[in-house]
Amino acid sequence: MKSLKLFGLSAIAAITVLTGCKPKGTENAVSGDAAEKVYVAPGKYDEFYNFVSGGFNGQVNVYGLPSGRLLKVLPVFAQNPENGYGYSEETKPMLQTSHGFIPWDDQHHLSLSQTNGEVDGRWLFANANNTPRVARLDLKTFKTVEILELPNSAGNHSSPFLTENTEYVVAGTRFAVPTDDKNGDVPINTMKENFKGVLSFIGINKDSGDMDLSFQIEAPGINFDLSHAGKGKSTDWFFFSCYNSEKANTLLEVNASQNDKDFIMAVNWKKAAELVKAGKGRKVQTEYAHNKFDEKTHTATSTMKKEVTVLSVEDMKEAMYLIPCPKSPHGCDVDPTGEYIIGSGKLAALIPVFSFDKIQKAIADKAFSGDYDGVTVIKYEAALHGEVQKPGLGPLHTEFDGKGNAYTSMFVSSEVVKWNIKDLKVLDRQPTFYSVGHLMIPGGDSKKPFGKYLVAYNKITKDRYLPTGPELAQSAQLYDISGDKMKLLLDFPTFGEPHYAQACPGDLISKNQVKFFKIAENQHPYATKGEAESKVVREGNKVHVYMTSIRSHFAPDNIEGIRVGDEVYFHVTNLEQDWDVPHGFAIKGAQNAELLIMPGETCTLLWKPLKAGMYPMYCTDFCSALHQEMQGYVRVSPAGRSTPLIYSLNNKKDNAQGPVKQGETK
Ligand code: RUQ
Ligand code: CUA
Repeated sequence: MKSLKLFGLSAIAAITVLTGCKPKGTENAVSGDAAEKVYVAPGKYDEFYNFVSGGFNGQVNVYGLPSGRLLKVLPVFAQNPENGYGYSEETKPMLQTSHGFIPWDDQHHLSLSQTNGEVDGRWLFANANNTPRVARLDLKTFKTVEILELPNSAGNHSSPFLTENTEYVVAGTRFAVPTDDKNGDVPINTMKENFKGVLSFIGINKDSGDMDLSFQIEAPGINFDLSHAGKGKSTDWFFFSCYNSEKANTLLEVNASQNDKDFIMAVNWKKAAELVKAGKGRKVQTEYAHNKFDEKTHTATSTMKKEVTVLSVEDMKEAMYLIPCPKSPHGCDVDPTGEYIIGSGKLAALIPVFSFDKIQKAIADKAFSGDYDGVTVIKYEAALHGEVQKPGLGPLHTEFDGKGNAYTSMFVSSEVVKWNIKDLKVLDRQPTFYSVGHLMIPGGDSKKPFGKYLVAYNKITKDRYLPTGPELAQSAQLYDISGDKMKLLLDFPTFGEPHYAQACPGDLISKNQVKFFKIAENQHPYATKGEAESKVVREGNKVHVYMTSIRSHFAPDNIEGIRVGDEVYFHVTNLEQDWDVPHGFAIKGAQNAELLIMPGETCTLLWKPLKAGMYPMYCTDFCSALHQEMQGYVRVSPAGRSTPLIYSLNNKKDNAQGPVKQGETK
């Protein structure tokens, strides 16, 4: 969405008279009882979880609403030094792709799983924009448990959006590219012939949540921007916004803004799935990683998949249509009834609202205006419910309150506009500070919005906080939408750049929380289930340390006989069985982040000492009054020296903890 900043300042300025981003009369915009409405007393919980995309920090951030308090940063697509995600041996496979280990991404959109179109609090899906991937987080543990790479795609922006019963997570490619089985080594200016826009349908296992790339659709080489599934009567359909129908491969800000209208693409995913079942589609040979975290072994594995079924435009003849939509549409949102589909043309001076019934009638009556690369185009007027006139400038995204109202973010005019879905009248507008991108109402893209609040996620902070150098935190703003007029309640800074977000009532998720992992159920191959089992085992130059942690010591805590050139694997099992007693583990000179080990869990840190010497190790998480005593030493000898491998706790030779020389039985 960075590009929009540019266009906010260039292209739009050319077509509209702009006086700058800052609306007038903003200083007094906060109502008198705002403080009371956002105050969550010490010890009290917020009413809603708010999951906010981290943008270019690659993570997902969890806030409480209405307080705006940051509760946690959840590592998803980027390594996280705070808890060793992507650094520990167990979690490194989560970031594997067909391009190797990718420790970063650009995380834009989130979807909470749904049952019957209502948020069910089970899983959270997240997209990676840069190296196309979709992640699933399990909300019992708030951990990233699965990441699936998407072949034939580039710029996984139109993602991850869910069907009403979480049958599929859907992802459309932003960049048209040659498919993986075609030679991608072609001149860029052959885009029109060679590039395709691929839509991915990832099947979700009802019980486990496991993902599987069920099929893809090879659509014309336009850019898919955003999407949403139908609901209720439109439940079989998926709607995608597309821009660059010009198929420009350079200077898109001009060349992709030529056509008066781009498109919303309507895809009947139920029919597509039936076609695949009936054997349609070609098998495309490719490579994509499927990474899964096992809750029993606390370990991720990465598998390279080789094939995907791809349906063609021809296959989809009766199940895929284009609807003209003014002008470079961005957001594509479906109201709670499933009847209205809203396309937000970034350059349009109105908001078109399409009717599902009319679309169906247009298909039945063949009210078509031609085709685009073989896809039938429905007549604009035949699909249109109506247009919201003069809504503001630069409409981007729309959410719903479940009471017949829609709320659209206006990037250029920096405001949220409330309008009635049926009669399309603008009811209210409130300024944002500044340049709002996404907005979010809890459950606001589901069949049953929870309403009450609206959060605007803004691209520019300017003068809202104490300055922190040239880079300011981006910003969210909370509005009360319970009355006729929206009321600004609160500003809070965000982590990374926020795009889409989701929210749901706290108890929907909190009631299912895992508080610790049962040590008896720990199936990690290097788990140490009691201090008596702790040991150090050398296999050539690999040394495995089976270590335990409990308040307030490691076992063993003295190790000698490590040599330069060794690869030392510290497999630390946290023996605690109390809630919220993690231990940390760090050792001097480790080219790695710490481990943060939850109760009952085993985590592994790989350490390759480069110099002989004495190396302290310690617990990094303040776990008890004697946390600072939770430390030990590892002696490293030069390569080739035959220092015997010994380890101990409390210098005891006569008990099970050692020191036991390698090969001795305890
Ligand atoms: S897109 S506002 Cu991914 Cu709108 Cu960010
Ligand atoms: Cu364990 Cu500090």
